[in-house]
Amino acid sequence: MNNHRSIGLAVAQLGAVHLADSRASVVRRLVEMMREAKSRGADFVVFPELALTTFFPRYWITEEEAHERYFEATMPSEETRPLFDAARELGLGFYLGYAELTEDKRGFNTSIIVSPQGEIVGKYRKIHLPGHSDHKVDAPFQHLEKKFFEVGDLGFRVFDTQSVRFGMCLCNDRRWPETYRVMALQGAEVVVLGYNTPSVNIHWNEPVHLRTSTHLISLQANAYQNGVWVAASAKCGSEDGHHMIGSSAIVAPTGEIVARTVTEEDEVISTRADLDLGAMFREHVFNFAKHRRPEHYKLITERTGVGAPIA
Ligand code: CDT
Repeated sequence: MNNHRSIGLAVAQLGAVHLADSRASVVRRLVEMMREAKSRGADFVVFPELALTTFFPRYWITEEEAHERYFEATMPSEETRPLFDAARELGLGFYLGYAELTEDKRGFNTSIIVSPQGEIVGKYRKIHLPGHSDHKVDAPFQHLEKKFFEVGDLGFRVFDTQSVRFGMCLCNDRRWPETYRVMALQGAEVVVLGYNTPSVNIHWNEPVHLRTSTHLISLQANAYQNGVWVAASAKCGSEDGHHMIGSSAIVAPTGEIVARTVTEEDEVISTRADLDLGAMFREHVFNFAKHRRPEHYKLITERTGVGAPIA
């Protein structure tokens, strides 16, 4: 064993959560995976995006109904408290994605980092919301994130816990290089994220193998180019007939996949993440302070699209 700084990192992929599944039953599955992660030597475990319910943005329902059935007005609640209790009991930190309803009834696609003491030490609200807000009557299902959620208002921040600097994001964010770079510029060492990626693209005819391929490429390229570990957890399998990709993965700062799920069910993968490995990349090829040229990157913050100024 070397003397490198490290953290035991686990990803707990979640198989299908059907409409009929209760929050309590999902929380039981998550707690069981926390125990398995701990038994493998993990210090921190990553759960998926919107982990507590089915991926409801696929259904055309009113905001009020969605709030009532799928959003959390408090965290923890009576139903989610067992996760926080398990964190304390096991001495295990975790990342969890859920639908957040604020006191003034605003909806966000949110994730939190919880310490091994059971305290929420970081919160993120999803910034890159995919999909649409209108009813696509001819589509096989909807992707209504733009209807149910507001664009996150907390930015891409980093959080120090368990002697590691974590960054976090959610699903579609993982495809955008700006997500990781903004966190890496704040010294992120490990980026954690959850996702729900439907196997069918309702917008164009994308072969299913590309859905998995572009997911992995995004994790690998951004891990390498920012010298960070990336741990990504899927909710996957067939939820009431709607299939979503698996391939949850832990990627090293080399860009290599060090662990990847083989099922589309509840499954824990883990590794001991050497944090000094990332530091090496950030000191050399990606020494930001030495080599970046922000004076040539201005368009990144001045434009959203080709030739399009920020509205
Ligand atoms: N949940 C989420 O962000 N899913 C998107 C699907 C994009 S297709 C509308 C993803 O990037 O995986």
